Amino acid sequence: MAIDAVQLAADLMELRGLANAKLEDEPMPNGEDAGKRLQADIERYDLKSEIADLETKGYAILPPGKAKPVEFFDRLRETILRLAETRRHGELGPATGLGTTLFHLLPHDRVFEEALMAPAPLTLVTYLLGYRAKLSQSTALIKDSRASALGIHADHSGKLPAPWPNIAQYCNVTWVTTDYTRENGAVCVWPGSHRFCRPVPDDIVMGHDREEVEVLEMPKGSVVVWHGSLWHGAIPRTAEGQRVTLVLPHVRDHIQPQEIYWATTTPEMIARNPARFSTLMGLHCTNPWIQDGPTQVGLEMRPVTGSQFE
Ligand SMILES: O=C(O)CCC(=O)C(=O)O
Repeated sequence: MAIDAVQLAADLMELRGLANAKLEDEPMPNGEDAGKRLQADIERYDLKSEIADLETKGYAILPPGKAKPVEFFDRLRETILRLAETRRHGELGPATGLGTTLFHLLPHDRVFEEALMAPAPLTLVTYLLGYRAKLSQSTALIKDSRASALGIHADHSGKLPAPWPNIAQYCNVTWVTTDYTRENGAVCVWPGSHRFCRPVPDDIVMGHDREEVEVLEMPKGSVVVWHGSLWHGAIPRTAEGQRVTLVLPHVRDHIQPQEIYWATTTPEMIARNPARFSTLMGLHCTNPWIQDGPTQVGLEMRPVTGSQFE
């Protein structure tokens, strides 16, 4: 049975209308204004050292309390574990090194909306991808003592042909809801590798013990943000219990997100959130369209002034 494209276009037009109306009170910044607003937010949320880390190391860690209070991470973990009992798990199993995967969590509980809209990590996303960034995934990873190592990779791999541009096209926001230690199978990174602008060579993929690779040990309540070109992976988990992580990757405006967020966005979700939420859902992006064509607001919103923070 074919999808009813006429109905799909009508539904999408309705959501875009609601999303565009939000912009009347909260316009999206353009050009130099985008840079100035971002600078103000970097100061407001005290993020200068994290920005320096993103530039030099390719990743930054928000310590407990900076993204959200630690209790919020307990709520996040408990919600993920509750959903894991009833929701269909992704086909990628523990043998991949990702653990048990739960995809497209955003519409299933408002706690994920709250994480997405948390100002400090969102400001780091804006620094890397601009104000038109879209959410690409809302995925939980649950790892137990069977979780093997996750090969070292860059998130741009398989999405962008190399060589990659210096400016990030994709970034990862990882919410750490259980302590990251070696035994718990923490994420590991190759600091500075985002500047190589190329995928991880085959002989390095399982090189977790190389001296260039750093294991990111950090307490529950931390959030890690990294550039899409950063070489990273995870070491195997040996401890009992579970490592529970929420991964919220984002893409720049011109990239197709991995998950289709406008298809699961409701008018209520648009109404209860700032205009930026609709942008993250892809509803302010000119593309894609069906027979309805692009909206006038969509055309006016296209990034045209040349600022990387638009
Ligand atoms: O949390 C992990 O184990 C690694 C996740 C990862 O590499 C990714 O999301 O790209």
